Amino acid sequence: MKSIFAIGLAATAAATAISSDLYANGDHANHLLTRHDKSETPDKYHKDKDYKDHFDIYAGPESLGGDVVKQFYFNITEVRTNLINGPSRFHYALNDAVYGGEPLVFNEGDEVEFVFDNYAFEETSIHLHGLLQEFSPWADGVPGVTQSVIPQNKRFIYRTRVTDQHGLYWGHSHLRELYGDGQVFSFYVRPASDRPKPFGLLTNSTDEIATLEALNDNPTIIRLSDYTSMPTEEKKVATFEWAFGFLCFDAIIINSVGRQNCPGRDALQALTASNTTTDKGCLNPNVITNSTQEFDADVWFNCNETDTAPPVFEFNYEDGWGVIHFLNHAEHWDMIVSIDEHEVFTFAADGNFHEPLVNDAFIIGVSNRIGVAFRLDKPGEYVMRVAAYQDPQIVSGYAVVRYGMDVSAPVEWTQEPGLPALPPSQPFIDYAGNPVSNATRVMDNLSLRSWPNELVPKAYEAADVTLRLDFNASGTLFWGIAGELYNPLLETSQPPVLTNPDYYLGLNMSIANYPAGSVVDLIHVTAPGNPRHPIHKHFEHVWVLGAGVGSFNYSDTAEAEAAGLPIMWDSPPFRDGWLTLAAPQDEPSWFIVRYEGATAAAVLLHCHILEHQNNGMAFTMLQAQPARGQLPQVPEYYRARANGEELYTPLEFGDADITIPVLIDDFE
Ligand SMILES: [Cu+2]
Repeated sequence: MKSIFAIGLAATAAATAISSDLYANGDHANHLLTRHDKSETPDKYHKDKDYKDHFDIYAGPESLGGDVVKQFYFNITEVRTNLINGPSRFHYALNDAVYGGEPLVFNEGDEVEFVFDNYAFEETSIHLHGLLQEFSPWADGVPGVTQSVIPQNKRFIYRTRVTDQHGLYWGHSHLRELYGDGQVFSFYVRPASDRPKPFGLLTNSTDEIATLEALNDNPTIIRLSDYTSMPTEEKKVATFEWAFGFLCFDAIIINSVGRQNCPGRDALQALTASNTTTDKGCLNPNVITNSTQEFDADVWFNCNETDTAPPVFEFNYEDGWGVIHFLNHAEHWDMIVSIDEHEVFTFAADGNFHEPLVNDAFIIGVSNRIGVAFRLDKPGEYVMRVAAYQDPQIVSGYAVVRYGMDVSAPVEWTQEPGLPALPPSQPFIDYAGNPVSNATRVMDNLSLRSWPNELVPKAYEAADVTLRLDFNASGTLFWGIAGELYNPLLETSQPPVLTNPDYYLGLNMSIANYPAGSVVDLIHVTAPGNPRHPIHKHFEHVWVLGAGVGSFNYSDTAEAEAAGLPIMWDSPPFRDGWLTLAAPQDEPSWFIVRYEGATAAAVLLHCHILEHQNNGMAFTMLQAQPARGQLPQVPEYYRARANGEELYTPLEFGDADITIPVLIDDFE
């Protein structure tokens, strides 16, 4: 690994130079100048047309040998709306829904096609987050790594077989920060009927176990996110002008519904024990930067309360249990979640079953999924609280859980200043996400045990390959892995790594190479004073072997264990994303994950905070040795499109579909 940018103070200049090239002179600036008027609804693009009939011009992707092929169609369009009833802003929609509507559901073992018709002005690329892609490593959707981008007015089809995994996953644009504008959808994979399920650990009753299995086949799915009225490209421009990260959102949204809450500066400053916290619950950027520089008041300071009723989730009292799978698709904030007066049993993490742990609240990092069961044992209405978790902003969102209510005797909701009217249930956590008392139990992601229990591959030994991928910040904007900043121009380079590996190995930038079939340990050391990061790895999921605060001076995991560091070999958490540990001001922290890199593939690892990922915090691992002929034979459908050859299916437009480019000044 060659270091192109030293991380540290010196890195800022180099990084800014490359970024300003990109943003001042490259495609990005052109987008800003030519973006069309988004005040129109997208209806004209795709209503009353049966697109399935139009697209047999070229064959779809080759079969992967599965039995059942299910197809899901998406129109990517642009809309103006605001999910918290704030000022209208630009969004992307998938089939008219911003951040996805109803989740798609199919079965473990199915072969699936996701068909994307890109009617949006910008190109995109869609990643199926958490899928193993064992049979289709070319369908991972990372621009510059597995494919080139999907152009405007073109169709692209992802075909994959979902075997050996189940639970909640999601799809999202992997280009720049586009998923933050709405290119998100969720899909739920029902576990195979013969797969062992952990519900016998929750109850001895065979009826209840059967109910839990049935509920888990058709669960309630709840998507969480932070929300801002500033679209990602404007956000990007603003942060480069500020030379400061975007650390202040307007709201938390739950299934794309939210409200800007304004509990008042006094209440917020009491929660933060700081007299500089802004009315939005944010750090005051002038205080942090010790400057009088102008920061946008509506982003950082002004709390503009909006009025939106909290979403209500109904459960069937007769079931005796409720089952919810949560997804956090935020741009930045990890979340803590609780349901008033109800302990929850966490039994799934990133799709995978874990031993149920009983707690009152749980933490869900950006990109992660957590599955919970809870008893329906006291009919009524209860507040679901979702708060940013130990992040630089104090902010909460609310929903309501309801079951077994006597509708003739409604309970009056009560309202505190700046907050929505809510049922008068007793909370476990406050507006800042802190436990209201010592009695509140909070699930620690590191205490999850994967289930069924088993030892990790090569337990008690060093891995075949150990990669040291350390994290370090350069200011609040740039973030590095292994001393390098991932170059954003790599996203639009073609052919991508998968079909042109020697070129990228020659560049030797933000890339590692090891043979497919290796057992790999990733060791992350986080520099003193650096924050927690929600790291995501594509393809195989990882076992979280250990984490701690302190220096780490060992060459591999076995050596660390011999020196006394706690390593878990038996049934550690099994995840596709992990929250590292924040490092105190005077000490680093360390984190170790292990995986079996079975599939020959080009694998991206990155922080899932959009700003971190797009400002350097990504790394490619070519999990195949070209010299050994380990690279997959990319089928024609993907190879041609990945290499930028014109084999995309053009979409058909009528006269009314012409869009007129306007200057950026013409829209808010
Ligand atoms: Cu990060």
